[in-house]
Amino acid sequence: MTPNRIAGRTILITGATAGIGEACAHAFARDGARLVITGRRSERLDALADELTSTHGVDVHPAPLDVRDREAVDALRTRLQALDFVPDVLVNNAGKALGLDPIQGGDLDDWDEMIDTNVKGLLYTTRAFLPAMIEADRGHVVNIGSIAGRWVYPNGGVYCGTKFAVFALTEGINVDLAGTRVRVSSVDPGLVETEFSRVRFHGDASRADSVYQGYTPLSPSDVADAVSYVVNAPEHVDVFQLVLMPTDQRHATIVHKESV
Ligand code: NDP
Ligand code: 8X3
Repeated sequence: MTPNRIAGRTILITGATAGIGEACAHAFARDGARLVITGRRSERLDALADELTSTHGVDVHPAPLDVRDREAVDALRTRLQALDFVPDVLVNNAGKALGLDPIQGGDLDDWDEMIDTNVKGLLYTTRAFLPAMIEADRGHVVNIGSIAGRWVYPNGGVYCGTKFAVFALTEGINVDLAGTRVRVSSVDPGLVETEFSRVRFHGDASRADSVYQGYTPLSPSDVADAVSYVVNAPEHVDVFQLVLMPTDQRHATIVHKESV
């Protein structure tokens, strides 16, 4: 049986109110981690914290946070230090696509929000929580990238650009940590059925649902299993990049769909 190296670790997840981040929270709580769960929707955080604590008996600290707010990120770090709740694993998951438009017709507010969340938000949290890991000479930064960080698809240029940035930053953080025992990984999924497409299409549920019809997409728990695997690897092993796609998907735009 695989040993459980997750029990007792303190894991901060950005964007734990839905989708992949929420599934990671369930998986880590099941394995006995202490959790800091963050996101902007505080009522969801409170409900998730209650559920995880009552089901798994673990310590869960719900912390409303917008990763674009650098002062708030820093204030959270200070608060967690005072509570002796300093994360030794950071899962940079918060992220989104907004719109599916050619560059020449793109919405500048959508661009700003994607770049601020997916790139700058990831940098702010990493900058805030990495020094304590380096000092302890133990820790793990797991970035949720995407196959959109490897292949650009039509009308997705800006979202793909943010995920190419995550790909580069994972490498950049990793090389800067040479000589420490802090690990860096990216988990890069293909199509996962979450609130992602509803957010992308600004609440258009039928357009969002159509993204996942006619084939079996990944579920958030499929991705959480991959993240758990990466975090649970022995300390001398860094699973640096893990790409997972639905079996029905072979490339960003090659998805085998039954007609529906
Ligand atoms: P969801 O929309 O289901 O979840 C996104 C999470 O990010 C929510 O918890 C949301 O919380 C949080 N979030 C969004 N903006 C902010 C912000 N400014 N500050 C803090 N938290 C924020 O999407 P997914 O679970 O699918 O997405 C999670 C990650 O996975 C993203 O980085 C996405 O790019 C990536 N990904 C998704 C794939 C997919 O097909 N679904 C495939 C590959 C990668 P709240 O709104 O409460 O703030
Ligand atoms: C999310 C997957 O293919 O919609 O990163 O860009 S995709």
